[in-house]
Amino acid sequence: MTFEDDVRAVARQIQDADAVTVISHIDADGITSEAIMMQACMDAGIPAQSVFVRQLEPMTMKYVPEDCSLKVFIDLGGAGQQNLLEERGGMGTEDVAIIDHHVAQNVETPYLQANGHPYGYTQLSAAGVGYLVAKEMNPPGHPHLGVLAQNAVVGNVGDMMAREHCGLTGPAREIAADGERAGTIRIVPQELNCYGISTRPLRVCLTFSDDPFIPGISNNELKTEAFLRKLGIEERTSGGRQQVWEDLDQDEKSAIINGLAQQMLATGQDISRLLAEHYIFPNEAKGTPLRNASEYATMLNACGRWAKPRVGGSAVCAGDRAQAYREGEEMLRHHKRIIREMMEHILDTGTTALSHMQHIHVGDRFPDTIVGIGGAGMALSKLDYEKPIMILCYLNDDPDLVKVSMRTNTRMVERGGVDLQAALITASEEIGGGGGGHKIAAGAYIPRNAEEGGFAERVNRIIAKQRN
Ligand SMILES: [Mn+2]
Repeated sequence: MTFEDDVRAVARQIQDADAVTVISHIDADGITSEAIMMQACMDAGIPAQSVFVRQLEPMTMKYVPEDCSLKVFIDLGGAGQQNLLEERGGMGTEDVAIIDHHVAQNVETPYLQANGHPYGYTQLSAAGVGYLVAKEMNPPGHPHLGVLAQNAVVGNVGDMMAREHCGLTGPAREIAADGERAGTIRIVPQELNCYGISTRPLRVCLTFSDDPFIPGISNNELKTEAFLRKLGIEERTSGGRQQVWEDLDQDEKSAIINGLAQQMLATGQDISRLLAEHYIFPNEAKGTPLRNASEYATMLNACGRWAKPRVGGSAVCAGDRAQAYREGEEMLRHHKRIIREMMEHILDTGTTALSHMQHIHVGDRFPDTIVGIGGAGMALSKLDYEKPIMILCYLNDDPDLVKVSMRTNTRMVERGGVDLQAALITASEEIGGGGGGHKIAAGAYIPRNAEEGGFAERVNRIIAKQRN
């Protein structure tokens, strides 16, 4: 079997179904996955409904309807998923299809599964696999394929598939090329590697960049202001609006990139991550968060975290630019406001510094869906960047657990040898919790009694060893 065979087999199974239920995850990858699969089913004339869950666990299985529709689980891999399906009655191989990108589990029931991971396609998210299934279900030249490619690129970028290589690679890159041919995506190579090119004021966009870490720019608003002034780059347009990266002409962009490169080289930094490929959506309005893949993903994550994944999935991704889009924008504004409040709270309260990291417990002051890696990253950009930050918080629906989010920056990963994923997995498993993520950003859930039991110190000891 090849990956293509698996994709084809899942597509056929969906096409043969009388009805489909798509069960998906509430992050940007899951939300775009849902949109892709719902559109594919609609185009194929198959009645379909969808369900969003935070993760597949015993508690959430009750949202999966007990009817005879084909259950398509997408982006829900990870701990216990397939065992849960086996435990639930009426879930034989003919009732279930799995579209995923997490490491597959060994289970007794040989569920039909499309997943690039076992074939070495590790940089292809669930939305990417979903797109390939949708493409297989519909004839070439299908009019919706361009929009589905756009959704798939948002899902891939949202799941950090473009991070490691400063751009998408392999099948995910081919999907972006499909979108470019269809006119829904403009691939911009060799662009500044920063977040917020369509909506963030220039100074903010540069100051918050920590991948790569740019001495004298990252974490440093005053120096960034001076840097832009020296290059003669206005922070406002002639109309008085705050200028964003996308507003700049090529000369201005080159001047900034050259200036940043010089600044990095002068301090012996590696400039290999200074440029990255960006994915612009030319059919979306300029200056909106839908204009590029990474900001689009943030909006969908905001919808998901504030319990409105449907606003993102079946509405915004499906092309609603009226009421649902305004609701999505409101979610995003709200999301950013709470993250800003959390950041201010962290800065006001201060973190507890250990030898190799810092930590703070925010209790139940902010919803656990918001206290995540993103907020930790923003807080770290205002703190001692050499010490990875750990934010702990309580969960509103599980009094026995504490959520842990950690973030560092590329400099500490590359030069310092820090690996937060490894640290959190080891430390949380020792005390009956579980964690995962990446070297630069990771999360875990731990038993509530363990936080007082020196969990932060435990992680600190592991990071100290990594740094030696
Ligand atoms: Mn995913």
